Amino acid sequence: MKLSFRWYGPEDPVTLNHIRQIPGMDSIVTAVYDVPVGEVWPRESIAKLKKQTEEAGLHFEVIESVPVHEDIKLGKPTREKYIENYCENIRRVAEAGVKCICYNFMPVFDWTRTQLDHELPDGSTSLVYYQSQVDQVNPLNGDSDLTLPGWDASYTREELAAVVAEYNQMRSEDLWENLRYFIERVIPVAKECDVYMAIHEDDPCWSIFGLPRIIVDEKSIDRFLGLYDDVHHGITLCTGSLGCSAKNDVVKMAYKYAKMGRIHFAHLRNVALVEDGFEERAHLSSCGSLDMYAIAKALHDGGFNGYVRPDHGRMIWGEKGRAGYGLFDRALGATYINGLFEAIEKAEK
Ligand code: DNO
Repeated sequence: MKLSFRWYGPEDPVTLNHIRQIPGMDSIVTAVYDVPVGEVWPRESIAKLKKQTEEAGLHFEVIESVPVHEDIKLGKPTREKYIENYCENIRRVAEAGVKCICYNFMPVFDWTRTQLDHELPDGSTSLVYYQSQVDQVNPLNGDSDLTLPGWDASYTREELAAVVAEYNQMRSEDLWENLRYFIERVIPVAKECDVYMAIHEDDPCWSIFGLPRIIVDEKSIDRFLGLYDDVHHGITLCTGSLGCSAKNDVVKMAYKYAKMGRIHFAHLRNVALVEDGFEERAHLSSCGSLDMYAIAKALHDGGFNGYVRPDHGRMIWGEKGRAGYGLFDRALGATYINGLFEAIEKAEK
């Protein structure tokens, strides 16, 4: 496995100099953030990220994310232009040495939580999702002041209501059809550029606000992988996204898809299932509902050799910053991941 760490670019309070000091760090996971979704990324911006990353002694090989424009997910005629732009972005990052692109196909809302600073008994804070709170929020209701963290701030409330209303006309099967259309156009380009496309599961892995969500479990991942028979068409195994449903056997999935050679990126984090939803916790197995050792072992036994990153961390030691993406707890997560993999590899010899 190649250890990596997400970096939000020069604006990120966590600097490359911090990240490079985490033992075993190999690659940076980043993106061009100042270009609207759907547009082509300037070559200069990509080159700048590469230069900064390499000057810090790290590899520039993983992009998270090249976001998919809503018109592609909605299957509008304008998708042609956005798919072309998407392919151009694959070519451009490949020219700069990128080997893996993480993306998702979630309508409108990426990851969704109800609170970003829930205090845990030890005084740290973390991201949580309580269904009862989500049920009180209606994004179609323009009068409602309730919003959820993580909502795309580039939408006004009216625009948000409009796009949600468009999705409400769609069935899951329509979204599958639009995904197939996208994959059939994008994967040949990825193949040509030798870039591994790694879809991120929907987080949480169920439908919210009546919006279809389709990459949620083993059955849907099987169907997804069946859309294109090529190793460049794969997944990001996000243990926290899949693990927030007790129905998902994450260990089984880790082994199965690693064995198929279709896991190109793994987001390793723990999550505690609680009565009303889930809480993000420290990475350690005993802190949550997932057996992180068993997941790492399954990846290893399946022959996984891709990128791994610690995922959301808690805020600890008084750190302030981007929720889920502080330095300290993610660095602890990284060293834990190192320990798991070292022990697993050495036990085998
Ligand atoms: C949350 C992340 C997601 C992920 C995208 C990939 O912290 O895991 O936002 O980057 O879903 O496209």
